[in-house]
Amino acid sequence: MPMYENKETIQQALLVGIDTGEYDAESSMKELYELVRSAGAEPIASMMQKRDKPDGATVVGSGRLEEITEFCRQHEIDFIVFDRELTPTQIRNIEAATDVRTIDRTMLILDIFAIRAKSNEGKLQVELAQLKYLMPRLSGKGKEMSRLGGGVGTRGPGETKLETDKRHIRRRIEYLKEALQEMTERRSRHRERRRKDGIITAAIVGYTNAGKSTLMNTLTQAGVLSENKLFATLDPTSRALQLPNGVSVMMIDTVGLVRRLPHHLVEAFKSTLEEAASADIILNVCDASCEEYRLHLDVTNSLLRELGCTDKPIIPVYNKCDLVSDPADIPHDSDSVRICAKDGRGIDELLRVIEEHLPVRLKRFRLLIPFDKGSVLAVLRNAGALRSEEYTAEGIAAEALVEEPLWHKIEEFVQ
Ligand SMILES: Nc1nc2c(ncn2[C@@H]2O[C@H](COP(=O)(O)OP(=O)(O)OP(=O)(O)O)[C@@H](O)[C@H]2O)c(=O)[nH]1
Ligand SMILES: [Mg+2]
Repeated sequence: MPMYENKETIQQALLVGIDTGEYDAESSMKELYELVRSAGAEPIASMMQKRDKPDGATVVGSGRLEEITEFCRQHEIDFIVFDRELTPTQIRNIEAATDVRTIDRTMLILDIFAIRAKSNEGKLQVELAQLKYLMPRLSGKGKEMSRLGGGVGTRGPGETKLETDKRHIRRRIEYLKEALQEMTERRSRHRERRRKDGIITAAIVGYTNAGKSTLMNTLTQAGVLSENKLFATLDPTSRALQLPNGVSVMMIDTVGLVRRLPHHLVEAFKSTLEEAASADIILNVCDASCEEYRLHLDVTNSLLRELGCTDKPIIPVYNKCDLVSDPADIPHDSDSVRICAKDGRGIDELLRVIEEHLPVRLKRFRLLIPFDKGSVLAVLRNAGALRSEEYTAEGIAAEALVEEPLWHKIEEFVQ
């Protein structure tokens, strides 16, 4: 049984944040609480300090650090997690003062990803992100090295390898980059293939825990793991969905997002995220019962923009409407949909909206064109729709991938 599920070894965490006014520190802290839970640890308490800026040496002031030390002693805290990135020096100083292992928000998120990664690609992506994050933090003096392998914030495929020297790690990073590059290329070849075959794709993207996998399951019976945990899904899953109008769409479920997503993770997961961003239609799912759903939609929208995804329909999907007491609170315009992925309410409406946003429809046809109707062949050829042609005794057997406006011209020759 993995350590994080073993009740006897559940680690107790103290959460620490500072409020500098840069972002909503309170709600970020609540999220940190959920992140700690998702990592399999138990958040015991949280402490927040208002400051103009973080203390260079220890983030919080010395008085507060003493309080933290005392609290940790009294409550047998296993690790402290800060709701912001820490410098290697800050980690060293805080650990020296408190004598408790200290990690930051990024290490925590990387840790959750490490637990969740199932596919080969997912594991490589997480390892790359972990190594890149840890590399500058390994001063080579052995102090940080000895922290590794000690529970939350240190787990993952990279853990044992990190015990070797920096040169080895650098080589490993190079290797991972190359391996991922190959996978990225394979993915893009797949995409190209799908495009040529006229397969339409729709990606389900959004904040973590919004209900993306639940929606995927409701739409396609894909059997994707859905859990009330952050980052339940790491590897993209795709499954065909037949729309009421007969068009088949490839649905893609993807990794969830979070505010201030660690930069190295975005980098490492680029190919996965690009997979979503390159879909024909994007469903930006949010948990409408969560006070911050607007921020969640924005986090997704800005990442999509970063990935160059600007020229396609992005449909806001307000999920978990069953938990909203007054549905009138949720914006409702012609391009957004309110649903309950769990019981299927609103799904018909969602399908209708997807249909409305389908790109120009392509369909594959097998045709038998009589010799005296050869002009149709020229029409198809000019439209770039002809895939193959063969002269047979009965006529010209052709295969064509045709855009909707031309369908009526070839109807009579369909085999
Ligand atoms: N009440 C209610 N709960 C829902 C609904 N949709 C999903 N959930 C619950 O929300 C939780 C998260 O659902 P997931 O489908 O795993 O969410 P996700 O967006 O795939 O999450 P990540 O993969 O972590 O990014 C689960 O406990 C679901 O049962 C809904 O419409 N109503
Ligand atoms: Mg999921």
